[in-house]
Amino acid sequence: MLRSLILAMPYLFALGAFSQSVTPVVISGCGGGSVVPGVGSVQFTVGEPAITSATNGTNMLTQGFHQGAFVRVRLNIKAFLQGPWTVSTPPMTDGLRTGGWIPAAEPYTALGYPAVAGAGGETVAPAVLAVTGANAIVDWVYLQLRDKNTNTLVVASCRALIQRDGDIVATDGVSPVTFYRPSDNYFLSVQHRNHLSILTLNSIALTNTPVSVNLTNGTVATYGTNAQRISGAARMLWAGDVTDNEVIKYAGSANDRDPILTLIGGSVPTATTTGYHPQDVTLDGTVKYAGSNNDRDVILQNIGGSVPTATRNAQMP
Ligand SMILES: [Ca+2]
Ligand SMILES: [Ca+2]
Repeated sequence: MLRSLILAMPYLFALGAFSQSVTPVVISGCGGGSVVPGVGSVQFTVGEPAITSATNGTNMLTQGFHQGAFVRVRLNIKAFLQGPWTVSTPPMTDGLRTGGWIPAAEPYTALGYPAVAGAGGETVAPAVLAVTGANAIVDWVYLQLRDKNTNTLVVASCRALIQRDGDIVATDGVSPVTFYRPSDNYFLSVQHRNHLSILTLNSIALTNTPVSVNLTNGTVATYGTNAQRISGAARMLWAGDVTDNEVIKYAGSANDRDPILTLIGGSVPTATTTGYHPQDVTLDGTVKYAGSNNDRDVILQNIGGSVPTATRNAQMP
C-alpha cells in the first residue's frame, strides 16, 4: 500500500491535486528477514510498528520498526520448603539430588500446573545437578505472576529450581528467574508439588533489572493468615500436601497420610521405598511411614499435632 501510493504520487502532482510541492522519495529495501539459531526467524517490513519479540534470554529480535527493550521481568526469589528444611546451614537438605531422583524435565506440566505465557517443559542439565554445597539443587518449584488488580488472575508462570540456601534460580542453576511480561506490578506465588502454595500480600514492581523477593524472613508479607510455617526467624512453605490439593489432612477421606502407607506396600509400616514421589514429604528420596525422619509425622504436626481430624488450608485467594 505504502509503496504503491509513493509510485502514484508523481501522477497526482502532475494533475495539480495539491497546493504544496513535495519531492517524491523512492524507498528501497522495504523488507527482509533473518534467522538466529536457537531463537527463530523474523521477517520485517518498513513502516510496520513493533509487533512482537522473540528472545533466548541473551539475544532478542523484535518484528517491526525498531528493536525495543527486553519484554521481560526478572526476580531473585528466596524461599524455604519445610520438608527438607533443617536448622543447619545451608538450611535445606538435598537428598533428592544426591540420590539422583530429580527429573531432568520439570514435573509440573505433567501434574497439571498451568503453563501461562510460557510453554513449560524446562529441563536441567546434569552439570547443574552436580553442584554441591549451599547452591546445590533441592527440587523443582513452580512460580506464578498474577495481575496487579486481580490476585486470582495468573498472567505468567515458570518452572525453576530451588537451592539449599533458598535461592530460586533458572534452569541453569544460577540465573534470576525470568517471566516474559512487561515491566509492571505483579503478585508473586511460589508453589511446590507437595507443599502449600503462598502468594505475596502486595503486588511488587518488577522490571528487567532483577528484583529481590525474600520470602524466608518476613520482609515480604504473604496473603492470608499463617501462610507459612515459622521456625525461629525462618519462614517456609508448609509441607505435607501429598495429594497436591492445597489442604493438609491427616485423617478422613482423601487424606495425605494414607498414600504414604499405600506406596510402601500397605501392610508393613516399617517398609520404605525410594524415588521421586509426592509421598516423600521430607524430600530426602525415601518414603517412610514410621521411625526416624518418616514422612507421616510432619503431616500430623502441621495440622496442629493433637486433633487428627484438623486440617490446614493453603492461604490462597
Ligand atoms: Ca492434601
Ligand atoms: Ca522422606
